[in-house]
Amino acid sequence: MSERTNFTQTRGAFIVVEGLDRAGKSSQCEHLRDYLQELGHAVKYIRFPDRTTAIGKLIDGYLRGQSQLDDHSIHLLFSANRWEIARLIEEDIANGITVIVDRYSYSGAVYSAAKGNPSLSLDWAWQPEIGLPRPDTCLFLRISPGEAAKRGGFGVERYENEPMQSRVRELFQTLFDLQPNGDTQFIDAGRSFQEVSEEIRGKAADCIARVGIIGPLRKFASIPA
Ligand code: Z5A
Ligand code: MG
Repeated sequence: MSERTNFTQTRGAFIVVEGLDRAGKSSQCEHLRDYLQELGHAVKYIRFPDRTTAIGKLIDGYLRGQSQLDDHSIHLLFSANRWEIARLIEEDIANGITVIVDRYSYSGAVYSAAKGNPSLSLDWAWQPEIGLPRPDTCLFLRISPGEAAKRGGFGVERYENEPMQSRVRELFQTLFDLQPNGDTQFIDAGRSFQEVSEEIRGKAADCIARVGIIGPLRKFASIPA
């Protein structure tokens, strides 16, 4: 993106970054935020789960294995954690601020459905996301299990194990195939940090430039059965 990029527009862009463990989501989001800020663009970075809220603290305890919760209950808490911040996202975007979000509803539906609970299908898991702000673009950072392993072994949190991650990988693809055409863009995250960040910057710039064409911020709809 050139330094002369014109960011004049009516609203901010809503950019989501998704991907498997260690794909580099958080470091790339922080880098993109800093880059856009340096260019004088108003930008905010939000991570889900947001572990700072009352709901987020329940999620944090669950992920660390300090509490046990029914699969449906924890799923709805993850979704509630997005709903409690959704209005702020909408307000920021209306005020011309670009919002970068690290994991969103896609992770929400996919990780819960990957547990294999027969009463928690992908379709069921998507339901509480309907009506949340829909990203202008979702950048999915693709990484192979081998490349991810080079960035460190699995951590101690729940879901950080190979069988879960491989089900998550498949379900992400299933979910993206059900999303409206063009919402998701795939990025090879197995390359150097700089190569990946250059591609992300370019796609973010395109998204910001297209916001006027997209029109008002959209909402998530149901996924086809
Ligand atoms: N979860 C859920 O179940 N339901 C929901 O609704 C939501 C989430 C929102 C915690 O998420 C868990 O919550 C997660 C999904 C579930 N479970 N799992 N698995 P989290 O987002 O809090 O987890 P995290 O630990 O922050 O993210 P992460 O996925 O493990 O990592 P990352 O953000 O993708 O990567 P990173 O921290 O930026 O980088 C990882 C390391 O790789 C780090 O040392 C970097 O310096 C290095 N790195 C990054 N890029 C590169 C490149 N290009 N080359 C080499 N090294 C690199
Ligand atoms: Mg992260």
